[in-house]
Amino acid sequence: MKFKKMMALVASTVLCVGMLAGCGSTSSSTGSQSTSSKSDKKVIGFAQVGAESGWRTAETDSIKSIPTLDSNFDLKFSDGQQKQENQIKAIRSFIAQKVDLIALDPVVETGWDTVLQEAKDAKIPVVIVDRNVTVSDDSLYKCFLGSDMEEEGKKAAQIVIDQFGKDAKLNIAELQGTVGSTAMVGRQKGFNETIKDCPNYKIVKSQTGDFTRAKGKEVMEAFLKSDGDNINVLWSHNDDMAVGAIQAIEEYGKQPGKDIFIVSCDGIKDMFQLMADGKSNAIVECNPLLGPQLLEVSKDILDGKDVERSIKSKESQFLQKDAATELPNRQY
Ligand code: GYE
Repeated sequence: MKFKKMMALVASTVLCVGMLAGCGSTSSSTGSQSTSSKSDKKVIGFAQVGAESGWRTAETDSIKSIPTLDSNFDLKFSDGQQKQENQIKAIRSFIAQKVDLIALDPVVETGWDTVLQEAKDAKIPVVIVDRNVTVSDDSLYKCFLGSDMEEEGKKAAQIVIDQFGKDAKLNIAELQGTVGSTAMVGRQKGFNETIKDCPNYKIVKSQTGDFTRAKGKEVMEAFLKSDGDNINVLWSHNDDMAVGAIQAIEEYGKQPGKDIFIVSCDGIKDMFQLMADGKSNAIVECNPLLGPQLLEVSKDILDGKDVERSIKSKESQFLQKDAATELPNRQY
């Protein structure tokens, strides 16, 4: 009898402690480190693409800084590892946790209707950040905040035209970004439309390097192996792939930036350094520092204010001659 009673006591104690621990972890799940109470805070759930590039890391850091910029906000972060299914799971988990607003940076444009409808049904506003979505019902998200990727592709092509002239004979190798992403689709479209009037510009090679250095190098090696002596221009949808490609070009025995004219998008420090070293020729900037703008638009939405449907980030472009002066100013 005595033994049974003791066991019952132990069991109920374990249960109590377990329940308390369970309660504790739930109540602290917003991860608040400041003094305001949980209920005062607005929670943003951010479904990020992944960590494939320097641009991406800079964007993550900028958006993660939101609670530092405004202590009334908390941020839940999810890294989708470049997979749409992970991002969909993250959004569902944000809905279950009843966040106040969801920010989605979608890896690809299509396939979001169902999960965004679920967010809408739960009355959670959604802001699309950086890359865009194509959905059948525009009311599934409040607004888009990011760059004009088509414009970036146009700028890259114009830099090539300014350098060589419309009538030059050029063989262009293209490193595409993640297939089906706004950054890839828009940049390709803008570039191709702009070179339409140049009768002797030919895209001789075009393949995805998925926005990473490793794949950029790998694909460039294959380009060089099959057509190395004919390529005059490398058009890379982002800097990281171009960094990898520059290595491949050097290993092949050519001089990047001289034998092959290189233009890429983003504006990361490493690419400015390579440009200052004469190994690349031009950068079309794409601004990843979206945290402050996301905070402002989130506040407006949560205050019930009307927001613009499409909010542009500010950006510029740089040639090799600007690189050394600009390098110390780069924040990413
Ligand atoms: O150019 C690339 C990143 O979506 C604009 O994604 C972004 C792109 C950026 O991986 O480096």
